[in-house]
Amino acid sequence: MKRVLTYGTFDLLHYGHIELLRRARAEGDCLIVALSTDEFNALKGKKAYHSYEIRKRMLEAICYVDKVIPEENWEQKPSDVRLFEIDTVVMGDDWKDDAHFTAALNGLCRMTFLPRTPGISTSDIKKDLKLQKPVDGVSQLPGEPE
Ligand code: C2G
Repeated sequence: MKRVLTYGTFDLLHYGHIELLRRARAEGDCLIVALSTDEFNALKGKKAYHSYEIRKRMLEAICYVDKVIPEENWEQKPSDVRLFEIDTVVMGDDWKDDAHFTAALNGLCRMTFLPRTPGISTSDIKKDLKLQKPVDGVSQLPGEPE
């Protein structure tokens, strides 16, 4: 059983994300997605349109995704790889020179950096839709506590 792990915010899910997940899943037998929490996004200087819970449910509906875990900080990657016995971490190639991956995971697992899908990004979508500020489209999901 070859286990693959990837990280990301996956906000306003688009075909660039789907293409990444499809190719990541093809690198093994199961794919775990470490999804950036809202708090970690704040550390990354990002504010997602959708809450963590909504982004998690959208990812869980994708056939390529087997499990979604929270990404809460930069430092958790080595322990994630050990805990889930990961063979390969897959990211878009915009991360290929980032020490949070290369230095942190060197020797622990394989790393694959895939070409990003051109012409699409969450920030471009926001710009094109002239979203002035992130609004959580659905304030809470049915069954979520008030
Ligand atoms: N991606 C892609 N093509 C695009 C847009 C994104 O291949 N057109 C990839 C990115 O390279 C990344 C993944 O899709 O591997 C998720 O992208 P984001 O949600 O933007 O994630 P990011 O903000 O890069 O967070 O610790 C790492 C971070 O959590 C990654």
